[in-house]
Amino acid sequence: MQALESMTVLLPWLLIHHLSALTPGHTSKCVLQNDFEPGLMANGDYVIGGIFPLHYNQEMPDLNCTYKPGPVKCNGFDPRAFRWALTMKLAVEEINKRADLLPNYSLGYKIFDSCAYPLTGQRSAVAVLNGPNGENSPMCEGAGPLLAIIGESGSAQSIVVSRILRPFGIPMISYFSSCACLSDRQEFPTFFRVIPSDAYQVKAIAKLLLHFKWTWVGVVRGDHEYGRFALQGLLKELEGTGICVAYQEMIPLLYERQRALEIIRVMNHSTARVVVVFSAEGELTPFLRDYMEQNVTGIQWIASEAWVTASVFTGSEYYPFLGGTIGFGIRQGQIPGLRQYLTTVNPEKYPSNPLVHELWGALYGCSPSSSSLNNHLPSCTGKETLKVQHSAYFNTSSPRISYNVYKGVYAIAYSLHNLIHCTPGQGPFSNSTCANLHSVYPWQLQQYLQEVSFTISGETVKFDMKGDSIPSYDLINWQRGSAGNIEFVNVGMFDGAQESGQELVIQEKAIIWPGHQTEQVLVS
Ligand code: TCR
Repeated sequence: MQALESMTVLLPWLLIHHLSALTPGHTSKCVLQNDFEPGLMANGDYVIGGIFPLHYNQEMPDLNCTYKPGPVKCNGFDPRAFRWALTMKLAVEEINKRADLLPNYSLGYKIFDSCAYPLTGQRSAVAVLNGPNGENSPMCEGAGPLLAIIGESGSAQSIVVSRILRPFGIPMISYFSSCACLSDRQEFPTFFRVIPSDAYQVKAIAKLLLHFKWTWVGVVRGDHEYGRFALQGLLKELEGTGICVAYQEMIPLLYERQRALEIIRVMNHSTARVVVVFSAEGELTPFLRDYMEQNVTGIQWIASEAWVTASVFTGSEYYPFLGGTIGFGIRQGQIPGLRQYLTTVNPEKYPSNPLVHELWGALYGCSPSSSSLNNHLPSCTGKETLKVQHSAYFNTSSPRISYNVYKGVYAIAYSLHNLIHCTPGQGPFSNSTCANLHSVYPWQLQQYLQEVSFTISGETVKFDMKGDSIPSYDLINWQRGSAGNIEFVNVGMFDGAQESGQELVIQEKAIIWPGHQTEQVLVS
């Protein structure tokens, strides 16, 4: 169908440009570019790749080897990830308009869909080995050299993509991969990220428990790497602090009501009233349903980052049980103009773009045209309303992951700017040379990324030697909104830029405690 459908076309293209870092300023003969209106591709003197899970599902490839396998098919359009991709486009366009950042040079971008699936990444790896002759290879002759990638989302995908990019020395900046495992520079030498490693999340939680003198706590986790690493990390952080863990329970991967009821019984019988839960919203949904059925209250939940802003739990029925929950969420930032930008992406403006049609299908449950795209949906009448599950799409007041994408693009732009403005004879390369602007290599940009430091939305962005950025989280408290629903209210932050011991800032007076209390009832 199109390049976006599969990442397989990304790597042949990468390979060409990496091996022959082309002179900037050529006119492009990029075949795919014209098909891409509004284009998740645009040419420029230097090009950044983007990888986003624009679909959340991939059809399993048919392994019947009696005929040629078809292209990768992805379904389940994800408006949230599309918003991340549009934020990358917005950031690049914004930088291209600026007179003070990269003047006289333009940035281009190429955005690909990972379908939220590590296997798609593996296919790409094979495509690299196969060379640039893949059938769908875009062969964008004359396009600027690819210098870096914004991606991937999930840690599992980032691990795969990082292994592919490694031999080519192409740096990548992830906006969502938080696994502590990715901080290993030996294994992932070109990996950077603008989301804090989960290692910091458990540090922050340990500090929170200490702050409130919650010395007797239970831990519940999901049956996955995230839960396993987080629990291990927390136990390590708690060593020698005087905080003891009353019980550790695991919600099984294949949900079992019987097992869940046992866990709930343990929670109920324990004198520990504080429960830290490392889980994703998926397994937590049935667990909380069973929990609420038992009519248990009086628990102080500490939510891990993966569910502390989960919109599925915001209904008013949850408030009696989950009101007062606190936890650390990815820090919010400001992206001026994002809302305005999102409203310009609609089927009227881009009648032939299949992604915009899919977006409409997902947001409004209708098809904006009678074409074959989305033909299982009724035609749009213009009277549809935004589906509740996507109501956050246009809410740009406090982006978290989109803001990470924005920071990532700026990190690349500032690094490239510094590379271009290198003083001859004082450069970072052998014999104090600078990069040759006619053939800039990704590894040269990595050198500058490692050193870059800039301020955005009041926050300093820079990377340590492991590619991690300064960790900062918002402390989020679940309070009652005007309709009885749950609202996520910022009541402090964990700011790794502060001196040790000063990182956690809490506005205690702003916290609403379980049972809709304004004062903390002694919990344990
Ligand atoms: N990074 C995780 C996945 C993940 C997640 C979430 C999943 C994060 N936050 C919230 C569901 C809901 C952070 C990863 O794969 O690295």
